[in-house]
Amino acid sequence: ADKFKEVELKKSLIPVSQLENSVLFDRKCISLAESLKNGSGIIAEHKRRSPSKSVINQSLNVQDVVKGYEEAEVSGISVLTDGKYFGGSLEDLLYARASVNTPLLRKEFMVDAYQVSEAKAYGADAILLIAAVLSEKQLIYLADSAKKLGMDVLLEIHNEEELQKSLNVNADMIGVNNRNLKTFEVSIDTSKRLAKLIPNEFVKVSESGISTTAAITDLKNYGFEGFLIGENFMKTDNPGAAAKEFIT
Ligand code: IGP
Repeated sequence: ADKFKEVELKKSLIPVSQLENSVLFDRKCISLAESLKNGSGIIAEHKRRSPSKSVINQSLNVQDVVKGYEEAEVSGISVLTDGKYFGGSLEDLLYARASVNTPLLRKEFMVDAYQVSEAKAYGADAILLIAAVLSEKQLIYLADSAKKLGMDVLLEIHNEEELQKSLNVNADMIGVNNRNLKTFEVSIDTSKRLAKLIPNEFVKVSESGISTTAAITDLKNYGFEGFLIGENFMKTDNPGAAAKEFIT
């Protein structure tokens, strides 16, 4: 987590007023939380590389990937916009928006309300907030900023302590990240352990390390309605087809 804390906000030169005047800023968002409840529950991720696995897939273009995901009828699509660790960009988000109507999550280390406005201007329907790197005050402020712009909030936790500081945040979904950010070890048991502690007003999402439909069936029994899957789809030549196998 300390590694991620070092990530500095590189403020774009675009003034907020200009973001607010962009065409997409007035677009009405589609609720990711509602979409999860009404469909497969799968949030498929566009991820080129990661700190834990280096290269995952550098050869596909983002438009083709997200169109494949939409065809597979995923409930949402996560687009990494972090460049340093994941090789993503805001441009990826914009291309994704131009290609699909499926709810889009901006996957980023959000630390400033400027990034929330950016998310909206580049076509996101939802943002991610990571409890491990934000104070309760920051979580509340950033979630409120997103809700004001009509976006949903996915609040990510790893443990009981992070859940505690998330309870007063205006989030729609709580995501349990099965990947330990310090060791990169993945355990679905983290989701199972925390499930019963998460109040029912939040849609429960399980994130990372999901690679079988059996794991999804198992997690559903613990009350999870969302399943964030990246690597397992992205490591193939056809992520959309891989996602489809999970849905039909
Ligand atoms: C996807 P996986 O193991 O299916 O590729 O994981 C997603 O959960 C993971 O990319 C992720 C992530 C994050 C990435 C979860 N939380 C925060 C960057 C930042």
